[in-house]
Amino acid sequence: MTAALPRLYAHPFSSYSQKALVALYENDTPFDYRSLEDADASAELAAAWPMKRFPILVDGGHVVLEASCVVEYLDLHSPGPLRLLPTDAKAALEVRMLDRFFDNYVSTPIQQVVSDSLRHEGQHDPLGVIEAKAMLDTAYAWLDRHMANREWAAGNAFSLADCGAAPFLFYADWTHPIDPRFGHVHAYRRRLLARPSFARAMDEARPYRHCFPLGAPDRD
Ligand SMILES: N[C@@H](CCC(=O)N[C@@H](CS)C(=O)NCC(=O)O)C(=O)O
Repeated sequence: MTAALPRLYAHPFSSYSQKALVALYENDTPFDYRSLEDADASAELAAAWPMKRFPILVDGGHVVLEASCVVEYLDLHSPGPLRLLPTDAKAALEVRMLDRFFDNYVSTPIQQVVSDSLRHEGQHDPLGVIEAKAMLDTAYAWLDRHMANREWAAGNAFSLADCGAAPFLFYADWTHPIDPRFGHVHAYRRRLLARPSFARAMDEARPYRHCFPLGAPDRD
């Protein structure tokens, strides 16, 4: 009897889902894609995780929450040729630090701007949007210096940090365009978009572009 595959509850258009998908595609890891387009999959997600945030990974009796932990779990339990967390603890710390940077200072302000656009009249938070865009500008400026002499976000190899950077910088430029003076950020974004794992995730998300609340630009 063959063991059941780990089940990923995710949606193709969701940035955090793409973070996990990039990790899976990097190593061609077999998994059962429970797309949240399917009502049954949504009900299973709600039963497994009352926050209903995604992605989550369900592997046998384990429910793994949080995209970064999904990637770390896969790296431990289904390792492929590309290790997304270096085995060296100090190198792994740098990867986790950059992963936190992309979650907290790129993805979070994107979500703030996008969520505000979905609010009803009279419930908007214009100051929150200004502050979120200012945070993105600060993140772009810091990242531009950080990426000046490197190919990937941490160390010399593609890692967990790049798995998140790909979707977050993709949507960041749609949400609050990255100033052309941040050439290193633009070059890094282009490298991420050309990476086959993310190109695949991006292609799977194309049919949903009309769902982008701020209006998707006619470009990647
Ligand atoms: N901290 C979570 C964030 C996940 C998250 O916010 N996912 C979004 C989709 S990209 C979501 O679940 N949105 C639905 C909601 O907020 O109810 C993680 O790292 O996985």
